[in-house]
Amino acid sequence: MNKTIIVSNRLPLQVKIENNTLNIKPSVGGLATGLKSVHEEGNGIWIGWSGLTEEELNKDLSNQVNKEVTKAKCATVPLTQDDVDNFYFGFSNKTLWPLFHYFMEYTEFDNDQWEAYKTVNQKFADVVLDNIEDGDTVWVHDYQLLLLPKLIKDKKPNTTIGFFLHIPYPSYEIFRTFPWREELLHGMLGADLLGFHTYDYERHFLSSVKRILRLDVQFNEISYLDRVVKVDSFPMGIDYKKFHNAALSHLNQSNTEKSELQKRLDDHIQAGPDTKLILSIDRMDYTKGIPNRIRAFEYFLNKYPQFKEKVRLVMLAVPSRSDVPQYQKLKRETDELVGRVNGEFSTVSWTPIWYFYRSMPFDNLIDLYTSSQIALITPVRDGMNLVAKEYVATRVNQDGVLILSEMAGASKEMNEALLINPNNFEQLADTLKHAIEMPAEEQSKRIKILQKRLQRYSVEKWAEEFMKSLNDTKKIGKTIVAK
Ligand code: ADQ
Repeated sequence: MNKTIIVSNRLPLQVKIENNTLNIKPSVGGLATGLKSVHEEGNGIWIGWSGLTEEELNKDLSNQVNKEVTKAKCATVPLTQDDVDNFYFGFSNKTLWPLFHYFMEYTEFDNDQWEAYKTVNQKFADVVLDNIEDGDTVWVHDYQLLLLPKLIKDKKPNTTIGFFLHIPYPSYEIFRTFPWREELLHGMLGADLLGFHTYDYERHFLSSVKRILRLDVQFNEISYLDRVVKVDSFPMGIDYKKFHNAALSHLNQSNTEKSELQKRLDDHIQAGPDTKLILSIDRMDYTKGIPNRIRAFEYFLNKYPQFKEKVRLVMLAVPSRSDVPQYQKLKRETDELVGRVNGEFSTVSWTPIWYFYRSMPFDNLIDLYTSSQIALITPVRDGMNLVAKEYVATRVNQDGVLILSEMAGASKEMNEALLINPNNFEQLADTLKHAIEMPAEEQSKRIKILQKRLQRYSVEKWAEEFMKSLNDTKKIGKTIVAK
């Protein structure tokens, strides 16, 4: 029986060595949830890196990892520290990530790192080829593996290959600056179906294919060699029930069950009739617009001083890629800005910004989501942004206001949010005031429509639609060959 192979940079497992013993847990991220049914079906297998380098694993540990990983229907791609430095921290995060998010000034074009990127994509291909049989389907994920579809297709032309990009695809004018642009596009075109979060990313990709490779594009289909490659948008959803149900059970918590964080959040909310919490949650990444948000909040407090001592920005930033210099710079800048705003406005009984730089357990995330009357999500570029969707899913009383950057893919499906340009502080300050003063009926009207849409297009549905479309490409492929 044919199977589906999922490939992503990391496995859906957290693998750690503690006191020379192995600790493996399933990860709880949205992607793992969405792909669960695809992964569990038949002999499905998930291929990726375990998170431990070859140097960290002695023979004994390595055998143990393989045994445990096989039990979880996974297979690991062995990566050395050099691979991780040059392929992951290097080319993936110093070239592709900034370029695809329009950060040209952060983008490095380094030939050695490009070579490492090719080498590691080949390592992934080797593991896929070891596990593949004729007629299998492969679903490849994200910007770390853009060359993989072709590497598989060249060796196994009868494989049906899907690719999904989780980050934006930039406009042609940005992509054309990339030195290895033809090779990268050919790598992607090894797939039979290419999926993006939004129609705009899809359009940008088709434009690059037309103008760089001069291929014939009809609507959303590309004639490529003896095949047709289909391109489409699949906006990723969330595990709606998980967030909604967690928020529901949260409402019924007794005082003794409440976390310390929840108690402090309650203190703020109960301090007065018009006190509000404004929430932001992101990985500490320069694409997420964290400094902009703090500056805009400062501007807001100056423009509308009546809200001093009433509103508080609760900002959770999760450490990320802290080995990359731009991320270290961002951390310093954020620390300084938070210090400046708190220093300028704090009173004995009020601190305008509560800033957490850490990862938090799921229950605390729910504390934050359910306690905040406003979510302020201001990325300067974001493929989708799931936090915006999670916030809406937790609003079980249909109250709350989402302020969302129009630069996030999620804004395309969330018109009922208050959409803003994250570089326009004037607009941001006025929108914050609007959100704080929004009547309950209007909040409810907006949240209800958003919830209905999110409920319908969950992450499971997203995976199902992609797989359905991928299976349909098999039929299209056959028609072309028959012509
Ligand atoms: P990310 O850039 O990581 O994802 P996002 O979509 O916001 O951004 O997802 C973050 C996820 O991490 C959310 O599900 C959130 O709940 C979780 N999270 C945040 N803080 C946490 C914490 N402290 N502890 C535990 N979990 C936390 C990339 C792209 C996005 C795209 C996604 C999915 O950059 O644009 O939406 O992939 O395709």
